[in-house]
Amino acid sequence: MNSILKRLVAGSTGLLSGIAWAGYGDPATAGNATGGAPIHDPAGGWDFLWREVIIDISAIGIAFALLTAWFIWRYRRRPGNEVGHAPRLSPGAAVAWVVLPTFIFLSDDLFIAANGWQLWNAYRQVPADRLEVEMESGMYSWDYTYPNGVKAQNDLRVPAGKPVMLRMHSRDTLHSHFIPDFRVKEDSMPGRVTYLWFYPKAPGRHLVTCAEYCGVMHSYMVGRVIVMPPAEFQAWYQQESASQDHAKAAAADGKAG
Ligand SMILES: [Cu+2]
Repeated sequence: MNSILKRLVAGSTGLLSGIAWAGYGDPATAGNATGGAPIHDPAGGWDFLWREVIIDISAIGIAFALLTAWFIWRYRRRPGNEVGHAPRLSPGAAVAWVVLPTFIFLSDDLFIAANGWQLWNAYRQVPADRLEVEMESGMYSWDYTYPNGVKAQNDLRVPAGKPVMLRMHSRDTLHSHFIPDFRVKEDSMPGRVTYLWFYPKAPGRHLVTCAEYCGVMHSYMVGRVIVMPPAEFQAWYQQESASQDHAKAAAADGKAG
């Protein structure tokens, strides 16, 4: 019995670590369109993990429901009040009944945990080649400032094919910058800088919404990420920069005069 136990423990440990290691295989890797270092887009890893969890809990839930139904039928009350006879297990079978189910569930847990740890790293490692925008949240708007000083409210325009990082803080209370399509959500708060990044691959429009209750108008605190073809974005960026500078200069002139 000792040798059976030892073999089961050794086998399980080896397999468990093998499966956990396999979890480190990178489902989130996406090729970089610009040919630079590969970009580990967390959105892909998020979807992968979500599917895994849904498939696993469905399979486990269905298996247990069927097993329970079978037990209910198999051990139903029958006429004559018969008394059942519990089967006697050999020590080897008893150990196997403990170790095997533990092994199956733990390997699944470790597989999901390994993918989760890896996904967390992808969320925290911002690609070096990125557009960095400052975001100040306030009741009830998202206020963005681009590297060249261009300001935008609620509509965040970005070029397709370049990772975008938001450095965020809040001027009043807690908000949470949520872009469901890109699988990112991070709180913004007063007196502290938080960040998130996402990878907009193709032109399109994506909802931004506040995911932290912040006041009576919380549900109206929405915006958009507008992903533009790179050339179009550059044109908008230059033009916006010129017109905002012009407006500033005119305001200064007005004051001076
Ligand atoms: Cu809010």
